[in-house]
Amino acid sequence: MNQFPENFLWGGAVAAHQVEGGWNLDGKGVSIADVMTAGGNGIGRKITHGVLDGAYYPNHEAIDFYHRYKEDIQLFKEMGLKVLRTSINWTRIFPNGDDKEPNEKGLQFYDDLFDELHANGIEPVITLSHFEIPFHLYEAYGGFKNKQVIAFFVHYAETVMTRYKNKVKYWMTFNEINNQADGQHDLHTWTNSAILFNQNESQAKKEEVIYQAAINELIASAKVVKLGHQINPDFQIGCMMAYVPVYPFSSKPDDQMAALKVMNRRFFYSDVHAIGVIPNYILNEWKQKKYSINVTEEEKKILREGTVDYIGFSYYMSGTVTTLDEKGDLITDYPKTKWLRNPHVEASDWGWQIDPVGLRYILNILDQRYHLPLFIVENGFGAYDSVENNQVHDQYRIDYLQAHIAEMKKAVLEDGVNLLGYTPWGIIDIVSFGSGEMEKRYGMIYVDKDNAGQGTLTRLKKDSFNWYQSVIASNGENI
Ligand code: P53
Repeated sequence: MNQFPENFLWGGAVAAHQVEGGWNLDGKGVSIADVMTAGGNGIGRKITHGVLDGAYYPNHEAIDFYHRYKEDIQLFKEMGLKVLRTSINWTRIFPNGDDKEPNEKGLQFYDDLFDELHANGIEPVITLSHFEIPFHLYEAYGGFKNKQVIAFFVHYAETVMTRYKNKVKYWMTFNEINNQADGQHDLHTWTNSAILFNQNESQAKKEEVIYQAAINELIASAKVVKLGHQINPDFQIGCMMAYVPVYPFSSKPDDQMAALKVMNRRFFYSDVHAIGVIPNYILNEWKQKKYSINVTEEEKKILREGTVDYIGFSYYMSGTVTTLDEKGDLITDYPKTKWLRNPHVEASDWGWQIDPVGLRYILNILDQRYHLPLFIVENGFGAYDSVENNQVHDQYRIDYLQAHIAEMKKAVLEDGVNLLGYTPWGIIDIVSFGSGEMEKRYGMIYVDKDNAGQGTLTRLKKDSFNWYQSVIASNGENI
């Protein structure tokens, strides 16, 4: 057998704030993604205090999926997608986050979207929070570092899980919850837990706050897993992690230990999600660094009871660390640990290391660590495309995806990994999260819009469209 298991969930992935647009329509509130300006390749996005006149916010219109989803779903259907992963934009349902009553028009939009998907044979896979936290929850409460925000998230999740209990089966709580693992990345902190730091705050203080916010999110997630199973026992509720397997640069034993330390820092989140206890390596770190993280006995019980049904994750790249005396960016997990470029792999135009074998490697690690079904909910190649005679010859994207699917196939067929599905990222071109660009394209469907927001928004099938259609039609035999 050279095919994936029957019922393998081939699909595509996007997120509400990166496709929908309609940022202030039908009662929608301002989300933290709505105050992020456009950056560029290597240029960070700015976060403004509220929406400012004259600034350009690429997510405000995005690719106008809000008005064009019917036409886009026809293309997804033609491609053969069995699932579409997207998110519910929290601010369509609770514009401020702490509202008592939900916004009916927001709820109706997702009813219509899910109905349209089902009518075309596509099942929705839904992330509850994909960087769309209400801006008001940052302003009034300081984001997830404040335990009050847990209840707002649970209220939101209960509302949508009840409303869509017969329309959505696969859920995920927080997108890439572990992307705040590194306190130096203030932007990620903002988007994962709605916290902004002053420039002059120490790394230690930031790290302590991030751990508190992370624990609060993990508690919120566990509560939602428990609640979701009461709403519909058939729900499959997962976490969502960004996995970047980290290799030792050399065979020096310290390099191996450094890689393990860096990996643990990211694994912490899924360890809690999947095993339900805070691992010793983290408890000890808190003790050594004298962090006071508030977790009550009652909350620990919730963590134990609210473990996830599957591990959803993104995979784009691997990383390499060393303790040798080499030049590189210093990180602090293990003495003298530095990030280094891996000489054995290539990188994208954005510097992301391309490593298909790393996908097979991480699938095996996860299978052994958690004994849970796995779901690759993001993978893809951000690249510049050019259109000639209404065609986009994106062989480079096909090469990337083909190589990753080949390794994923070995993990499933040779290594016996339990994998639910594969939803490549940005199945249609969308606004890049990290840079705010339109021209960092992942799609198999081209969208005519540039970094400045100009374009007709017309959709066009790329060469990768036909290729992926045949991959799905043959259940992964023809890749
Ligand atoms: P963009 C960094 C590393 C790995 C995944 O990213 C990441 C990031 C953030 O930049 O984010 C995920 O658009 C995220 C998506 C995002 C996608 O990867 O920066 O879940 O929202 O668009 C790709 O190229």
